[in-house]
Amino acid sequence: MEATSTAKSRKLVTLDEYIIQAQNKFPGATGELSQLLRDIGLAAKIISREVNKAGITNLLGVDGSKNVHGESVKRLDLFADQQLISALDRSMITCMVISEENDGIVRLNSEGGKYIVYMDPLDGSSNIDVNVSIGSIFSIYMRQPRFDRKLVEDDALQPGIRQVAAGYVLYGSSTIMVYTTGLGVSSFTLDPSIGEFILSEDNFKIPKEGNIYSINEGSYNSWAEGLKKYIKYCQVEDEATNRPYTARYIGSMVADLHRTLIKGGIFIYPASTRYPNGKLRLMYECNPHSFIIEQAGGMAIDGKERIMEKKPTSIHERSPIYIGSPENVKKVKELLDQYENKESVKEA
Ligand code: AFP
Repeated sequence: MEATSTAKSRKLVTLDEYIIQAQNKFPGATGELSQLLRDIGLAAKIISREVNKAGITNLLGVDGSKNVHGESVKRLDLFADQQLISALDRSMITCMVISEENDGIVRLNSEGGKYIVYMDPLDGSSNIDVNVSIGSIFSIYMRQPRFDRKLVEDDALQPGIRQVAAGYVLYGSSTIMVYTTGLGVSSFTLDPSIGEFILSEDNFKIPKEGNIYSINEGSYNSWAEGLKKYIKYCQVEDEATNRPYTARYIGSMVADLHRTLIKGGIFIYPASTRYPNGKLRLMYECNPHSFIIEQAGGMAIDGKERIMEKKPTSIHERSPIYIGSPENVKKVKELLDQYENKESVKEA
């Protein structure tokens, strides 16, 4: 009885309906950004289907080539890249795409298109072979109004605060799409039986403080002192502050970030000897996740400054990142300021 009345009162809202309802709140909106988000949603469904059957259809494994960063390219990476680019090209709204899989900018057919899209088509791809969650990340900017000349890479070098929308799709035990247009964070779960993303959470908020820390501790020896002190702080037993914290590290940023968004805590990818500027990409890993986490009430810094205020100098540049619940990020910043912001990263 109870279950029936709950089901009746709970109206299912699809991603497309939600996007259109959100657009209707802005009478002057052209609908182009809405279309772009729907295009990404469609590509995500196709990628999700292939991810789920990758083992059977032989899309798993390395295709033999290397991407622009010298990393082995998996076939699913290429598939996801192609799906997203052709979805974005179809509606003639996007003029340029920058993808982890392509060295330079990719000019689309619509030279006059209003939007520039950064993406990591399949983040965490080294996890594909072992059936661990992976994801697609996107970050959307308006093209600056200079239509008098050919598009160049510089047009895409805008700080994260200029993002008009950003999001990710997590291919996990279910497929989830999370995005923001700067008015809070919403999440949608793919119902494979009807092929629709269904609204699961509106106006997501991250806990102010969490007891999970997430970092690859293998490079501990090359971290700067303040970070080492913070991780030791997380491990100290103190009932009053709910310590020791729990360590969780998946190795797919989207999955680690999604957990951080829901449960709180902190995700860190710092500078190390191996990666002096951090490993993660500013434009298609750090900025979009920072936009989402900030919209949910969290914080994201590179150790010194706010990630979204960093001025990019190249489309594939890397950045260290400390991101998550505000209290956790403030605490690590306090220790970084006390120690390593006064000294450089230690050699291993
Ligand atoms: P891959 O796409 O090569 O698997 O890299 C994933 C990633 O860019 C990011 O999603 C992870 O958080 C991070 O790298 C993991 O890096 P480590 O293996 O160095 O911890």
